[in-house]
Amino acid sequence: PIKALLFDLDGVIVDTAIFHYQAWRRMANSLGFDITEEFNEQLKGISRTESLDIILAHGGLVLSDEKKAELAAQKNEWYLELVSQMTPANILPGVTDFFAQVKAAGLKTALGSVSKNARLILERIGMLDDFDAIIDGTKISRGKPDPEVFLKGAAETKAQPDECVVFEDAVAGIEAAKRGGMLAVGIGEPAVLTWADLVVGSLADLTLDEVLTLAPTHR
Ligand code: G16
Ligand code: MG
Repeated sequence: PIKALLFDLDGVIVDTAIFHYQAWRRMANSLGFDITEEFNEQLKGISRTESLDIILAHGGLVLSDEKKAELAAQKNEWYLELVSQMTPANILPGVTDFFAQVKAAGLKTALGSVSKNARLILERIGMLDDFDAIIDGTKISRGKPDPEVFLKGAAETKAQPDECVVFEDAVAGIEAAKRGGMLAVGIGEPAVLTWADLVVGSLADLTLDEVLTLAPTHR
């Protein structure tokens, strides 16, 4: 039986991807090049330092570790300026209603995000108390697609991997869930999230009953 539901943050609970994109773009522009929204897709669910490396390679730049640390800090400052304007109105469609169903059914919930700002964001949208466990970038040593973030969520909610369902919008996140031996619900496009056991446009398109009767389509 399903005991715990593990949620990604960015793109599942709240749309912070646009803020990450705006902050990274501002940084790229300051270095003399640009990034597109399409390019930004590959950064979803990828850690801050790895994202920076991908962007610098795209701009054809090789920089010292010191300079890179400076740029990562600057990007985060710009990102936090945008996050500071967030309110509960930024919660994605269907999330609040879905969580009401989950709580009523007595299931455990965990957050599984590689972001070091996850707690701050949950606080801004008023959802800090909605999770039984919060696994974020401060608690993991390996980012998605490594399953660490979700395996820790399972452990903290005292569920076995095959008793967990992961909700993810990123290819790297679906891969992390499947490598961890969990069921994965993709939020987005079926053509993109090919490894997911089910894909929906948003949590508004899904009932808890559908999730609880899910069978693995991939291993
Ligand atoms: C999120 C975003 C990524 C971001 C990462 C690190 O992951 O999807 O784009 O680079 O967090 O965030 P921060 O710079 O705040 O530590 P997730 O796992 O919530 O999708
Ligand atoms: Mg995400």
